[in-house]
Amino acid sequence: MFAPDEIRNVAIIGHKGSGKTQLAEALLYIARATPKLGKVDDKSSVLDESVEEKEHAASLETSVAVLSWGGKKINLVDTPGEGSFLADTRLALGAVDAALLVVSAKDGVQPITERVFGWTRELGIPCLVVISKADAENARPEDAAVEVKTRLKVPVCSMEALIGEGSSYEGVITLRTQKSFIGKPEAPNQITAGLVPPSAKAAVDNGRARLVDDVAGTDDALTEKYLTEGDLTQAELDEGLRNAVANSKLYPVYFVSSTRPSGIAALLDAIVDLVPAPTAHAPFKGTVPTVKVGATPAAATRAPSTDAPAAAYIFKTTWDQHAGLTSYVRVTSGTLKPDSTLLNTVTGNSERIGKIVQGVGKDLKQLDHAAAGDIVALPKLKASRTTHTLADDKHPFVYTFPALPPPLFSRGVKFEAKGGEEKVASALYRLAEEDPGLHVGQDEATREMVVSGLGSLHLEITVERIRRRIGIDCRLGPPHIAYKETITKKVTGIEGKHKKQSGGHGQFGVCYIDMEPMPRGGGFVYEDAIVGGSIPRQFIPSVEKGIVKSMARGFLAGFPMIDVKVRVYDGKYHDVDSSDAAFQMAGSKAFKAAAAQCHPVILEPIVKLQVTAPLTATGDVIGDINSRRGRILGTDSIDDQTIVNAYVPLSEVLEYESKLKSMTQGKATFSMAVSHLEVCPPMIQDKVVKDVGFKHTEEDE
Ligand SMILES: Nc1nc2c(ncn2[C@@H]2O[C@H](COP(=O)(O)OP(=O)(O)O)[C@@H](O)[C@H]2O)c(=O)[nH]1
Ligand SMILES: [Mg+2]
Repeated sequence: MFAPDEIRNVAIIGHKGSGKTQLAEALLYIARATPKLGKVDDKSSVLDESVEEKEHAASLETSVAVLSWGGKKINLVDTPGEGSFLADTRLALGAVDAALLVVSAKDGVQPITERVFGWTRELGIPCLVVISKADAENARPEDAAVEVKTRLKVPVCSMEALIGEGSSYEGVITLRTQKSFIGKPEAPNQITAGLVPPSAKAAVDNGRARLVDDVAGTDDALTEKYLTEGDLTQAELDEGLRNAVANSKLYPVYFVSSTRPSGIAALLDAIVDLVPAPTAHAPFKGTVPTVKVGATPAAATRAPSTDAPAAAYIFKTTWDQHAGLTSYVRVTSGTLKPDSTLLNTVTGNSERIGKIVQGVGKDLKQLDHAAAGDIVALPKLKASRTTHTLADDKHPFVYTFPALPPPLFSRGVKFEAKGGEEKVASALYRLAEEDPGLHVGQDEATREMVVSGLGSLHLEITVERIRRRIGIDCRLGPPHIAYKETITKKVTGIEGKHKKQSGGHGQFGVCYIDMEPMPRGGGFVYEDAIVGGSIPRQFIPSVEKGIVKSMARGFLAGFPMIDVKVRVYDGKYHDVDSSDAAFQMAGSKAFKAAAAQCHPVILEPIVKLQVTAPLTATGDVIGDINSRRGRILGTDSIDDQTIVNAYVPLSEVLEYESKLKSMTQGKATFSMAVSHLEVCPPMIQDKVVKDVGFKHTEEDE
């Protein structure tokens, strides 16, 4: 058993194809957690094990595996790097203490590298940079490391000197610990730390001096010491580096080959040495659920300690025909015990914990407990889903998981099977519960089921999963663009009045609101500024409910309205005729009246597009992007290739693949990921509104 401070939790993140899963396989193999090196390419990976992953040769969901190294237990969380599946990646970042940011020595920094790296900054998660594929044809590991520094704009420090690169890559020499790790293809598992070869001694000493300089610069006391004595002791260097990494003041860079696999043992040493223990995690932020309806839950924190009451955050749920559902949790505090009961603090239901397991692929071992800081799997939970928190019922706590990017890609689900509606709908809703990146709804007009996610592949995989699970052949309809609406102007003093007298009981409720735009991503904020009971307390949430319902229905074209702040400050009520329903109606009417005056606009999804094309095609590629209302962010050239980065509206690149192919005779590649929302230009907005043919529903009267 490992004590909590002997655990290291790392997520492996990066662009798709950068070598994350292969790296995880190499880490497991070198640590002897697997008997042979799993290979992504021959589908022997223990991590990409689902049918869909084998078929698409890519990680489509998060997988977890455990190994031990240097007296520590390392929980590896391998994440997808494909734009469609980043919800998994984001939720995984909420469960770990550090990330390995994988950057391919062939491709350098790519769009998803930037995106997921941005998330580690936002969430305050330290990163070790791993330059993968140091052995590959055309690898340029040193350039890739420089790119990390310039493109991601972070202070990096070299931790290793390379011994060869590309086809002559043999291994690495560590600068801090001064050991050589050289892999021989014929005996790749026998990489032992060797001495620094005399021929490399001078270069390694120089490298170490640079590292000392980098580390000294992160801390005043160390700078002082370094300036007076000209060096740091090994202990000062180690401690200084550990602190600098933990506080994201330095990003150490490692080189690996995961297919050979060398450099891996040095990286395992680094994870053990530099990744903060879970006991050092800042207190988890969350809330305490309230029993009062409509009340805002109180903010709370939970120490990452075994002494605190039990709590665990579900960051991933998988489904398998034989095993059923498996929930992966980070134990945030306390201790989980098998055959016990916890409270699902999100649903309010109690949840039976059966077994607690941990392992690699299908090779799982039962644990007799799981302490704070560990990442374990809980098979067959009944009613708990990804993002939920399970906690001691006497000390409830809801962990605030990393907010998910909005699903901006929607398509209708079509099928022939007679009477399949209910089966398809319930299977879709189940999938959405397991995968919070997937949203399921129904088209108001056609009654067709609509699935929304982060990308087109996400939705294709969704219908594949449905076919596998319930045997109904589903297809996707043409894309719907997930437009949103928002407002651009503040208004004050808007009245929402609902009054109805039709014999017997009447309905009466009046509210007065101010409404203003929030910054993008600010969400919906409802401020209760009622004083003196002009609206009775129990009806203040009713007004909010009415507003939220109306926002979901949109104002201009029926798209959900986002990023709005409403302040309710006055109202009127009637002792007999006021009710929850009447105040909901008043809220809805106030919202509509306010929206009409707030200059509502439509927001469209914008994708970050990266195209790699032959130099000769640069002009065509850029011209075409411009004609699609694109904004070129920059171009780079490497050898005879150009890399073009641009922002382009999603609606303009739905058929990009075939266009690019014909423009470049198939010699170009591209990747895109939805990045953010922007206000539609007026002409486009008019067209969108006209195309959807939206009419206000008068649900009120
Ligand atoms: N030569 C070489 N190829 C690698 C290495 N790591 C990964 N690859 C290849 O890169 C491709 C993508 O690898 P994978 O691990 O699935 O990438 P992921 O999408 O980031 O998980 C596969 O064809 C791997 O065999 C490496 O260290 N050296
Ligand atoms: Mg992968």
